Amino acid sequence: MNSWKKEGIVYEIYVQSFNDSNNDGIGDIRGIIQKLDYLKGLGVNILWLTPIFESPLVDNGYDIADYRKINPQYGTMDDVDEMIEKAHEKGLKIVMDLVVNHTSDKHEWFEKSKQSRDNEYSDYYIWRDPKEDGSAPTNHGSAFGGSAWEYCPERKQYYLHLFAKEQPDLNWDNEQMRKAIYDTMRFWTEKGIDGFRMDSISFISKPKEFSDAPVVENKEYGAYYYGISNGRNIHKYLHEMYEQVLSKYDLITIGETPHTDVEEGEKYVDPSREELDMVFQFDHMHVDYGEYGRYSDVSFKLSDLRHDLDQWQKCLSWNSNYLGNHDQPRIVSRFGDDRKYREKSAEMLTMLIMFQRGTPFIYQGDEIGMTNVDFKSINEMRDLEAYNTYERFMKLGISKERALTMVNRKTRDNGRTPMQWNSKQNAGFSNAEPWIEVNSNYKEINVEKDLENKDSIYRFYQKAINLRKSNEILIDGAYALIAADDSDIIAFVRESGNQKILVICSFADKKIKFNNPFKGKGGKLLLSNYETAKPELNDVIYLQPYEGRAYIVG
Ligand code: TEU
Ligand code: CA
Repeated sequence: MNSWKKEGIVYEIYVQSFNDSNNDGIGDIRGIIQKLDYLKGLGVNILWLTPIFESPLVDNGYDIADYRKINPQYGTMDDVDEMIEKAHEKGLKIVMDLVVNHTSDKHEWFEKSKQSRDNEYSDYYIWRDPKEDGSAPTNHGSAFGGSAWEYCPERKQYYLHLFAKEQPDLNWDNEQMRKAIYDTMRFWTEKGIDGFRMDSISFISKPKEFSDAPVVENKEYGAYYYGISNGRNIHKYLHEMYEQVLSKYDLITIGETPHTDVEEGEKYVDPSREELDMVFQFDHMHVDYGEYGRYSDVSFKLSDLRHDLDQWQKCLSWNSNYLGNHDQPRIVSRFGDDRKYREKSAEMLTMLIMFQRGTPFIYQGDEIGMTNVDFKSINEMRDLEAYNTYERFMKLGISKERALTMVNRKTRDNGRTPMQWNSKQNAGFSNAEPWIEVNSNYKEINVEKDLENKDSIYRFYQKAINLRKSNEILIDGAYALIAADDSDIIAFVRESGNQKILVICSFADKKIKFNNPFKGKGGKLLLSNYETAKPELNDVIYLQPYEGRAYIVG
């Protein structure tokens, strides 16, 4: 992998919630252009934008109707060209979201495909005959709720949609379709973008014959990914994509691979196989699943988080290190403490992301410790998944109160509220009413405040980012977990040549003791989120609540 990819720090921009330049309540491309200096100042050097293409926005743009057109609510193609140029002038790379597991049902391909069984596009999607009784071909549920099959009267067949019914799944076994996708990728690459984040890529290769999935307790349908995740031709198609497109340019590629284990994960990123540079794994996103799956009132166990992260650190040639994104709750609320120790825990968490081995990913707003929202009712939420889940909970007879608690904790809307720039109207995001309400804590938590304070979370992120960028051991050094059984700590060592860096992250809300495994060797403090941390490394270390420390050992 090229050095810029290994040294890169990625910042994810959720475009509609980042910055609104024309005051219509929706973030846009020119809004990003206005903030490029802010991003450069933070120290990140790769920007990943969520989809900005033509879309009816059933799933906030992950339902694309035209891969080569910009959704007018975000701006124009000229704006995009200008953004790419200005970003490059500032040394920032641009990564686009490539959503090719499915399109929107308003995409021209689907509109044609659904018309008949024998036109040029008939085979571009996954069509199957009904069962004899007219019901859906299998019991697969969609990720967002309901069946994964939708009946189409024109063809008298069902089509598959792993996500919303307005997101029909593409048929990757169709060569002409694959070529059309590769053409689109070339189109964007010729425009100068620097890489792709590939949405739901582990789902693109479907089985020839679908079969029913086992149905577990509290579920009406079988799992949406059953027999689908990491399907039979997945690696063949990604290698083909590599040969036809990726190998011809200097691009960074990040595959989103839900329901993938480490062995399968390594296949995507093993450089000799020529597929992708890195993947987003999901094991650690499952640590707080409950009896109804993702939406739960269960808290994570540190031992599970540590185990899952460690597995991927140990087994993959290269990782992408993330704790949150636009599909997840806020990291400080989920893995830290968003009240008393908000600042300290947000800082400790970034040390974990920055100093493990792999490319670090920051989600917008995490650099100022933005928190989950206390939605007072389901009507304040915007995500279709939240609505569908709430409805499912009502059907299951769960109390309204508990249903709201579970959806509140996990709704994707937690991470989607507008970026909090300052304490003025709508947090400085827009003069108009935003598409989703601003978190009510914006007067305390905002960029302006953090920029004025030398001890802020933002300033700490800058320090951690600079260390990550300038330190060969942190970039490419080997990784090894230590203190694997500690009840409060994730600690590990990075090593290169005869140099070591010891990283200790405390998840305790009290003061705790830690025995230095490198007794008597001495060491020098590289970073801590507490001023009380001593510059030398002692044999016994006392950590403050949510303290993170890094030492050079020896
Ligand atoms: O997500 C794919 C995915 O499987 C999950 O992260 C998903 O959001 C989760 O299971 C929901 O609980 C990607 C995008 O990141 C997401 O925003 C899209 O909604 C989805 O694909 C469909 O394109
Ligand atoms: Ca706008």
